[in-house]
Amino acid sequence: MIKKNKLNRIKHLLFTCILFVSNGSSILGQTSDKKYFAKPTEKQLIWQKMETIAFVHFSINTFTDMEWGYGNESPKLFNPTNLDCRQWVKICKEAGMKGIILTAKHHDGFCLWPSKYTEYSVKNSPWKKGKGDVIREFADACKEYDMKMGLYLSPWDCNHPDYGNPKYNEYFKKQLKELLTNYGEVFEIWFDGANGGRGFYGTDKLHTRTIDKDYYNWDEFEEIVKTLQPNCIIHGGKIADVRWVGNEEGYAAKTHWSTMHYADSYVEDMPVQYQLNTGHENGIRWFPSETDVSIRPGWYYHDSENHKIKSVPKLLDIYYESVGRNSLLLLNLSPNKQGRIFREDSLRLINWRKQLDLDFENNLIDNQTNFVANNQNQLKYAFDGDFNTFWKSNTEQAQIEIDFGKEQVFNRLVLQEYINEGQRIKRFTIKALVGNNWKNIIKGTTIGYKRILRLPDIATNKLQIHIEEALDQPLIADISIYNAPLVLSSPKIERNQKGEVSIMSPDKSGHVFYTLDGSDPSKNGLKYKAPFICDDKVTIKAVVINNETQGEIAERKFGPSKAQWKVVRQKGDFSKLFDGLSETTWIAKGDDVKSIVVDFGSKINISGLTYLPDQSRGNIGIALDFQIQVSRNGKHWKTMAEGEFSNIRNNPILQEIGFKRNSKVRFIKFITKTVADGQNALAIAELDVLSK
Ligand code: FUL
Repeated sequence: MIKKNKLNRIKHLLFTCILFVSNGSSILGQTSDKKYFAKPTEKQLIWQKMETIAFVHFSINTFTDMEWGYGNESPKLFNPTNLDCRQWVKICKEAGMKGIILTAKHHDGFCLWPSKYTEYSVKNSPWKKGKGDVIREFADACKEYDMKMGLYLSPWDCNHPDYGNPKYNEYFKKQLKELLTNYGEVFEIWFDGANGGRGFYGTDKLHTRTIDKDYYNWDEFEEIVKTLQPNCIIHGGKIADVRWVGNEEGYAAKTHWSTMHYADSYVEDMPVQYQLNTGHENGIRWFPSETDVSIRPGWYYHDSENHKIKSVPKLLDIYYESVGRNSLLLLNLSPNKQGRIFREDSLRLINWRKQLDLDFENNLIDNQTNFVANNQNQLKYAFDGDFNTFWKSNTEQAQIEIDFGKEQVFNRLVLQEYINEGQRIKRFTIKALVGNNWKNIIKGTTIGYKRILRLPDIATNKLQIHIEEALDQPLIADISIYNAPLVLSSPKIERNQKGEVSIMSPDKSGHVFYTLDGSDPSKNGLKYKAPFICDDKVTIKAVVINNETQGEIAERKFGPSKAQWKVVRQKGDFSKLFDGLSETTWIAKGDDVKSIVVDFGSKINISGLTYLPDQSRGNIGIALDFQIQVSRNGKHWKTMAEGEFSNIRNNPILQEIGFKRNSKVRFIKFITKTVADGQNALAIAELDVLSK
């Protein structure tokens, strides 16, 4: 059942009829669509072609080691010792990013520019004696490097006393005008969807302010953006030009439509995040997706995450599962307290781009290649490397055969639809001639602006693309084929409850080498053959080496042995809680949802607790808040920490809860009051302790 759909369709049809009358012909004069299609606007097209852009999260959270501030953090804390926006932009430029979006104001309300309308900004910080303006420096740096500038302005504001009252909208509009007037061209404005959580809101008490769904004056915000920055793309809110991809892990679904029905008319009984991840086939609105993900587990810089920066192979996966699935990638960087991007993050980012350049260095389609299709007319436009020209099939099903004229080995196939006239293809199969037989290589669904198929090495003279189903005659803008070099993944290090360590590599070729003393592994060190026991506090590093090629080093730190750990309760199998595997999840029900007591078997020295929420796609039972108590005897308890997990719903990463001081205890209690979406189940992939 689709709400409002019929009415919207009629409205839209009327709208397109008007458009059609006033704007009859299209590029190359070829298309005379008998069917209705949602189509991108000029600015959506320009945006889509940017493909990879960067996010920068930098604010007061950088200095408080938080992900979501409460709005009462002193502006005096904001004091970068060596801020250099040019360094950010230069790194992004080298990494092939086409634009950068900076958090001008995050949920805590702190402004990176000296806004006239609040005291909660850089003007009351010690940085540059209150005379600085980060947005100005960022805008200048973007101009210098010819980089497009975007800004993030959080509607949710935990500092503002009026937040929750209609008056706040006026404040927000004034800030929006300041940002869109004073700093030059803005290519994208990001209105984050999070809102209404705990904050101080100008009082001396932490409390919740809920807002109803019509709280923000979206139409007026849109008017401001359209008037001041007509080319600016809007992310978020009711007036958005582009949609969130539905997760913060960095992937779009394999079936991925750039169209959706109206933003507030999702299909009932289907998770909204899933719908955002796939889009709606034949949706009446062009609403392409943006995949936002951070290079680190969190969005802001934390010293404790310096060894958790995503590896190049992981970043490549993210690229192939976002840009390669018809989405746009928005990859986040987190400058540190100095105001600089940490060296390791920038190396990963630049090496990621170098690898992508290698993957797509040589198009195997050249002057020697021949093509045959169900319609030969203008077929060359599908292979000319130009997105603006296209081949049109004369039927809804289409076949294209590519004859290299000699044997070629390939493992990447890039397909692009000419989306100016809508997204049409629904189902396709790729076949290759192996020996004398045509072999199915892969079956797929949508293509859209870009679909990149990552395949095992295939040696063939000829291949065929069969488009089996489409909403109308397919329009192909470009096809290219590559043989990308091998990239070794980093191995996965795991330790089970018995203390057995296994180090797995997805690459069959090559060997794994490791160390147990924190040093970098090499060919001359320990070679991994089979699982081994290492039941103590340890740092393990491992790498895959294949002849002269070496992958990236993986690192894992383990705390004290968990061999004797138990959950204090009568029945049930809780081994999944301590098995060291992020893929397995223990689901607590009944009383355990609220409070879990772990018995370590003997007293151990701990400095905190770590909680890994369920990691499955569509994760369930996520704790939103916590209280941690410890005990020596299981009778007398002491509270060591309490609070809420920031942004855990959208980004369910490992949560580390540090205590103010170390404690030698035998029992620990993890208490939660609220589970996301009001679920009556708490799902935990792993519980562990911190030990300094
Ligand atoms: C989320 C926010 O709550 C995070 O802090 C971050 O800014 C991310 C990009 O969007 O919804």
